[in-house]
Amino acid sequence: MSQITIDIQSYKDTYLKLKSAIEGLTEDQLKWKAAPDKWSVTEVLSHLTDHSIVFSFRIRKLISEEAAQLPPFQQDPWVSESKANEGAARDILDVFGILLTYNSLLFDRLPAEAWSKTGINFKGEAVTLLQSFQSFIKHVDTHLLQIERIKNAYQ
Ligand code: NI
Repeated sequence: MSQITIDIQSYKDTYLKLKSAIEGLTEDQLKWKAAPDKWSVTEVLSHLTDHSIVFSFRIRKLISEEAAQLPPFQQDPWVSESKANEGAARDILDVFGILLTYNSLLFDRLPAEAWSKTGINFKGEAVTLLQSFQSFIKHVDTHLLQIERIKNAYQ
């Protein structure tokens, strides 16, 4: 049987990376938008937490259904219609962290074969639990770069 290495630590580290990315930022910096249609740091955090909610749903479908249909979500209206920028960045990050902990506990209980379970994404592509897990970590890294860009552009 082939061995799969699951890097749960990299998954858990996404919280600490985000926490350190926003450390020392003022309320104004956290809510500042380069343009009305661009996200603030708070909105990026909200998007990542929204994504984690969707990811949490997807992984449960992946482990419990045959060829699960993995739901998409409308990222921009989720942020704008939830008035995310009126929220507190630290509250949003707390929820992100709690979901990570909860999912990590689930991952620790999974048998190795669960990681190759496959679902179908909204593009019709087959995706394994492992790929979905790795994409989650990459997605956070992409948005960490965005947070750095927003911090640098702040005026
Ligand atoms: Ni995104």
